Amino acid sequence: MASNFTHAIVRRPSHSVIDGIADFTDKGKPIYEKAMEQHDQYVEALKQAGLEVTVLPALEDYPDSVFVEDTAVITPKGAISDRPGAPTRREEAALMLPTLHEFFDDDQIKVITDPATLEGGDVMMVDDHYYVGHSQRTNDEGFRQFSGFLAEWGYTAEQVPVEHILHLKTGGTYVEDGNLLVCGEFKTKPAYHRGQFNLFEVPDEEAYGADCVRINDYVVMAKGYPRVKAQLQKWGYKIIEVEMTEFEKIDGSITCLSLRW
Ligand code: CIR
Repeated sequence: MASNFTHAIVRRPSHSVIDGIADFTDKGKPIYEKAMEQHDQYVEALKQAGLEVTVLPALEDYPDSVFVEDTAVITPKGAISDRPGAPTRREEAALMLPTLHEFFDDDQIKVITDPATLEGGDVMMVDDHYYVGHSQRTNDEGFRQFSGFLAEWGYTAEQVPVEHILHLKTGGTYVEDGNLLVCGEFKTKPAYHRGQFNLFEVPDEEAYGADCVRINDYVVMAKGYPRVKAQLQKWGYKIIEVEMTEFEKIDGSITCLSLRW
């Protein structure tokens, strides 16, 4: 099962995190010290959920580099190195590659190239099928290259239009066992093969809490979303809550802060 993870990669926030892209949020700039504390909490949560965590050093030239999820997609058969759509983030993928090579053989690593763009936040894995957001950050060519690599590994993929939010997973996440959280535009659009899922429609005021991550017996989620938490508990998961206020200010959420496998 895809939630049986053993490893994670994270990157420490840089001082420049205060200048991270905030296209969808208007809550002021992150406070660096607080972002560091929250990042510490996040790393502890991953460890508590059973992961060995590789912590990479901060990259001062890249304010958004703490959001490593956008640099690669890790599948059970190998890693796909992304090409972020945000021009200021493009180099982050190349800077992640040496670390991917520490864990994966050369033939287990594929690289998305120009003119494709694809960010990991737009990729939601449901067993052997991948939903890929068509967003401001991920284009048609990104989907074409990505789905081609997946096909070599025996996986299927389909595109999902993302209109009013940053990434596909900003609008909900799959927590395994058929359980899918959806919010915002995905409540009304026929984006997913709905009959296949137990859907929970996250109330608008808790939309930020819809991006969470299943790791082994746990779901790691942002603190302060009681209805999402209650639903996850109802589904039988143990919960670990992490304060995310500083990353929320720059459109980042729980899944964005790590690569997991
Ligand atoms: C950005 O706009 O790229 C960052 N400020 C936030 C990235 C969040 N990443 C994610 O959802 N996977």
